[in-house]
Amino acid sequence: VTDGELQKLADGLARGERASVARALNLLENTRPEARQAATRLLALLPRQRLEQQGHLVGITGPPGAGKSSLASELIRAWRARGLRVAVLAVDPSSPVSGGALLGDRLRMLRAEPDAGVFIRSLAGRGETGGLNADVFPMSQVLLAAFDVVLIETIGVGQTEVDVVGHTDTACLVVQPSLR
Ligand SMILES: Nc1nc2c(ncn2[C@@H]2O[C@H](COP(=O)(O)OP(=O)(O)OP(=O)(O)O)[C@@H](O)[C@H]2O)c(=O)[nH]1
Ligand SMILES: [Mg+2]
Repeated sequence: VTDGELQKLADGLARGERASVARALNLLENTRPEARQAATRLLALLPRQRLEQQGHLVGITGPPGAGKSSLASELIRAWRARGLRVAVLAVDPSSPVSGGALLGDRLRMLRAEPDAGVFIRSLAGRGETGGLNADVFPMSQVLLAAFDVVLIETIGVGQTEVDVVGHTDTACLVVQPSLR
């Protein structure tokens, strides 16, 4: 990948183009050595101003079934009502489909038409610790370059997931009330 191609990708991200977002995320997931190197160069091209001052990175964690996706969909609705563009990273350590797919369904129920201002990406977990932190943070940086708010939903079962939320500007912990 040439520097010119990476700059075009970074420019596409800054314009919020979904195709550029998808290409950048695929590049980050590519484990080939030349792709890892290109990914590092791409991250260096992202505008610091957007990542550090304008964009807002929000993490939601908590035990399975606590209501994380329900809270996420309400937050997204409120942000969309203010005209903010939103990206979601749904990290599901157990199933490759449930987290992000369920959240996507819920959002589709809220709105009759697909919303170009919302981008959802599911990330399957890579085992206990393998690669989870390593992928989530760079991905959130790419999404911050393209969207106003980035939300990470992760199941808080262990230190790894808590670490992910530690990288956010705002962290939310969702817990159920005790059942009698
Ligand atoms: N009574 C009640 N039910 C809720 C509330 N929030 C969510 N639920 C219900 O709890 C169930 C699980 O909600 P989700 O939002 O999918 O929970 P989650 O934490 O995203 O679940 P996983 O992603 O599977 O870990 C759903 O049936 C929701 O309708 C709440 O505030 N009160
Ligand atoms: Mg969920």
